Amino acid sequence: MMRGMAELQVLDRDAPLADILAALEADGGVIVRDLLSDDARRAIVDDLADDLEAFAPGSKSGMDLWETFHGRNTVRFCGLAARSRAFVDHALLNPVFTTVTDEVLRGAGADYWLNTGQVMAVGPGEPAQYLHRDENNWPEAVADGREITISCMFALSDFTVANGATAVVVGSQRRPSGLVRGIEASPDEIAYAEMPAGSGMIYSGKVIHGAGENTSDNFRYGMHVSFVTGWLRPEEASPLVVDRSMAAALPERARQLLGWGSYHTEGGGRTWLVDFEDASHLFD
Ligand SMILES: O=C(O)CCC(=O)C(=O)O
Repeated sequence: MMRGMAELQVLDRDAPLADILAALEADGGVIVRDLLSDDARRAIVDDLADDLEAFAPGSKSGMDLWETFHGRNTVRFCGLAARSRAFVDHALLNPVFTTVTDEVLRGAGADYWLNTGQVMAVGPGEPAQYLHRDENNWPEAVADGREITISCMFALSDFTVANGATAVVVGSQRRPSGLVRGIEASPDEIAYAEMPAGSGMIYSGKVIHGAGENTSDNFRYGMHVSFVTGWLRPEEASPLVVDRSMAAALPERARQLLGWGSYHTEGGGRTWLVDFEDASHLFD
């Protein structure tokens, strides 16, 4: 396996916001160390342990492209807010990731919500995922210079080149917009998000990336969390999974991010209402 020759910047979780944003802007992705404390990471791993065992690798959509994309020996599942309170407290509401998201996504819309929270546990022997851009989920909304989605890959176990650390084509967020579905990239433009457990790689919806090949004997345990601007429909239907009684037990901001709140544009437009009122009034 060829090691990438490009590198991503690695910063501490208490690095100045401006430094994190500058690295993200320069490279399209930035690794932040200790994004999850040891206790928080262990709590998430414990909460999800049974599901990780129960879900079979591979997805079952019947669509070849989608199943290839998901990986035939990769365990994926969503609904993390319904499965883990620690996910809500430490990943969904992660102070560093949400502060970065405030800066990056508030240019495209007044607010944002959860796109998906997804375990991505890449299994031994899994080939590299084809390189892609997350914003291509919403082709009609893609525009040069406008970020509509942002992601963080949390490392729940150590990420190494051998076990499938995410491959990032450094600087590719600046390439012209357009569909990317499997391109060749030379090793000198690829960085692998090698990082110890607890770190996270925050990356632009425009940057070209994909899970690396797993040539090791172990699963690479990743957890992807992404947000999308509030006027677009997320990949995951969170409020159909986190029901009203579950939502009632969560902090207000978590509820909003999970779709139990409405969207208000600067110009007075209001969407996702309940009887013309903000959905958050359901919890008054
Ligand atoms: O697992 C990874 O490292 C990246 C996966 C990814 O980019 C995706 O499935 O959208």
